[in-house]
Amino acid sequence: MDKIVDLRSDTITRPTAAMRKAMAEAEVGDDVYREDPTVNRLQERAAEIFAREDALFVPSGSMGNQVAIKVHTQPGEEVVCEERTHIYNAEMATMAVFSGCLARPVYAPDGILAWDMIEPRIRGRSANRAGTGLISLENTSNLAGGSVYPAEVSSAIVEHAHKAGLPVHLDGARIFNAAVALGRTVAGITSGFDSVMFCFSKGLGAPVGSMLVGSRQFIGEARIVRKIMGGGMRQAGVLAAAARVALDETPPRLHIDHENAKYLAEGLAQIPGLNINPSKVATNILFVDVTETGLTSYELSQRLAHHGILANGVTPRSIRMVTHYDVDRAGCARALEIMALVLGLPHKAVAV
Ligand code: TLP
Repeated sequence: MDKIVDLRSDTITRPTAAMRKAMAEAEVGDDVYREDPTVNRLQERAAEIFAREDALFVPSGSMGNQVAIKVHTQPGEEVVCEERTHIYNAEMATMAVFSGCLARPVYAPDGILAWDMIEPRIRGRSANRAGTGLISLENTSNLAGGSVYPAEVSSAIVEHAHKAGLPVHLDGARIFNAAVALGRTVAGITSGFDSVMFCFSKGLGAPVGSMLVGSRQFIGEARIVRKIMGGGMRQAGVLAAAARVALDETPPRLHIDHENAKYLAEGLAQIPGLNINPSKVATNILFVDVTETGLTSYELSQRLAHHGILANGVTPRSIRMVTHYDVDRAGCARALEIMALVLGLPHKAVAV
């Protein structure tokens, strides 16, 4: 059988040879004592890249987001976020369990909020209403198809929120993808946020780890909350070493993943029964609506898997595909060929 083409997520990448070498050679110490030199250097580098005072290495993106929510809020407050965001849909209701907060989800076209959609949801605390404690944005917006906040839209949200006395957190799991799509630096597109979480283990391709960046005061608090959550990691330099390789080497190649996602989208758009607008595919994530094939996304996904193409049904109607460095153009072409095959269409249906 041909090599498996795994489009389920960019989390599935295996460490490169350079990452494995860096891990084997990493200088380590106890990071809870702040004595791991590899972790310390990675945090300094992240703070420098994002033009922030400080940074904190955390085991996962979910932990980074939830630590930030805990630091920014008080129990009984609301967190305004877009309806499809990860903090609301895929973090196990942790903001309720750990921070005592309620999500106040708002639907936005393409997952991109604007201040006029947020403003009506902001509440002051009163006798019968919880107050808003935090606004959280997600860039790129994963479940809305990897869409990207125009920098002026996210900056305006931050500016208005600050005027209203509210902090703004950014789930920037894929912020390097957003920066590539916008042709901007990550510092440039995230400067006003009170905290930013980004992941080494998504498009950047490291096996484990995420980072919080922010002010010295925020990171000081976040370090304590990370420990409360069980995120003190001791000789974490073995992980930070791989993350450092990812940070240094991957951003310049992310445009290839974006080009491959666009190529896939254009091919899928030509297959009868599938619905996708390739012009909406801005980064490395796409969603294709399969309703008109007469199959559910789960049935189609199973058929694809039988031929070595892995892509998950996220809703009964749509399949998500995510490109990354372990999928090349030939793999994408194969995915299109198999998609046509399992739908019983002649291969020439996909003229890509
Ligand atoms: N996303 C995963 C799944 O959990 C859905 C994926 O395959 O895309 N923020 C965003 C925007 C994310 O997409 C993810 C993971 C996280 C946070 C959480 O990161 P981890 O998995 O490291 O906790």
